Amino acid sequence: MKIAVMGGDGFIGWPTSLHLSDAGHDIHILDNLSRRWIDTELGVQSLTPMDSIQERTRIWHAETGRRIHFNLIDLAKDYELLKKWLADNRPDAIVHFAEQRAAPYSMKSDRHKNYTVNNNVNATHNLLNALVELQLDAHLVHLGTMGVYGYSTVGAAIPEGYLRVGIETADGQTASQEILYPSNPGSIYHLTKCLDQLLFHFYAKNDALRITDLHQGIVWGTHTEQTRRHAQLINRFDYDGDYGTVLNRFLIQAAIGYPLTVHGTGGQTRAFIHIQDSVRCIELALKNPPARGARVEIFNQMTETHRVRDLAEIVAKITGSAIAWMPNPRKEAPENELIVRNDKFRDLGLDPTTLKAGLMSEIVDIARKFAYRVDRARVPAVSAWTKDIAATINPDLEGKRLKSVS
Ligand code: USQ
Repeated sequence: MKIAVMGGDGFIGWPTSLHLSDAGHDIHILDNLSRRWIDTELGVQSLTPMDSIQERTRIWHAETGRRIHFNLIDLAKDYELLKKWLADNRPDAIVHFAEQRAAPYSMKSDRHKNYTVNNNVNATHNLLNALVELQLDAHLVHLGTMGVYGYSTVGAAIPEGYLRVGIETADGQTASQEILYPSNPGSIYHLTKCLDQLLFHFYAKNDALRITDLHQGIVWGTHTEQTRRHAQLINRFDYDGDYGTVLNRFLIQAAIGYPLTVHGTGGQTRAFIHIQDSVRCIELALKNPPARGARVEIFNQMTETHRVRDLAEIVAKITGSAIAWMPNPRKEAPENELIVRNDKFRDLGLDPTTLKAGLMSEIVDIARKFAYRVDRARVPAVSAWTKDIAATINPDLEGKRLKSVS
């Protein structure tokens, strides 16, 4: 297949591009390199040293003989350029990662809220709009988030996208319907993924676009089979308070002798998936498109759930790290249960890579190798969800913000 990977320079976009290229597909990356600009804005860098996208694709070609093409296009701003590229290239499928993906970054300030909404919603809408205009029947696979469901404890498993409900009719009967699971975003970033869902719903209904939305959990790990093949194919690996995600942060913190930063009681239960499974799921989704005219296909892309404090305790046990109980900069339920259905990917053959001490130790080893690149001052999460919360947290982790260490 000819596949366009929108956002193919990012944390999941890059290993996905390599995985699909390795599987024999013709890969074209479209990216505005915004993630690299955001590193510059924040004054942080990936723990792992990353080459330019052009250099990465050159190494991939030298290693495998396969070409990955790169196009510098901003989906949210360059509508005409995007349309022209799609018209000239007419891909069979499109994987859409081209969105700002960090919840803390989206909550930093009013400017970051505007940026995240403008970028994410316009990128998705421009893409859908162009597909209709060009009558291009490419299967669109979008990377969504488990966060669209919210994290309230309901005592029932979260289904894959749709919920069967009974609605009382005027004549007292109960009509049965399947509706999109009620959205309950926990950040501006998550809100944009909820808005995406409505855009997809409309375009599948009105224009019969073939769309798959992947509700992904928190990704952990950094390497995939392909990124291991050459030092310069290495994936990015974020540790900072905005872009680092919880388990990867704990593993890096363990590597640099920094206490594991648990927010609040650590009673937050979340869904997780290893990056190797993430790229496999995308391939499975590409192989199983919905029919033209069908509703949006939704998969829950996760393999297990864990409580944050349990993860901290597992990492502390393996590495001997201390745990720091931090004031929570987010507005979120302090404790929640989470049960999630993921039968669809399992039925398609996904064999989950679950949390194993060996795999976690390998990640700690990678982090130790590049520990010299860490700026410890950028480890604490200082982006607060409300002004009231901002007033109560102190960004100086090394000093007063560390409430207690156990
Ligand atoms: N947390 C800590 N300590 C830390 C960092 C995070 O206790 O040092 C807690 C947070 O308060 C939160 C949980 O861990 O309760 C998860 O935070 P996270 O930063 O790992 O994940 P999140 O902000 O939810 O976002 C990440 C990705 C996002 C993706 C989402 C999937 O950045 O792109 O959509 O995971 S999900 O969480 O299922 O919505």
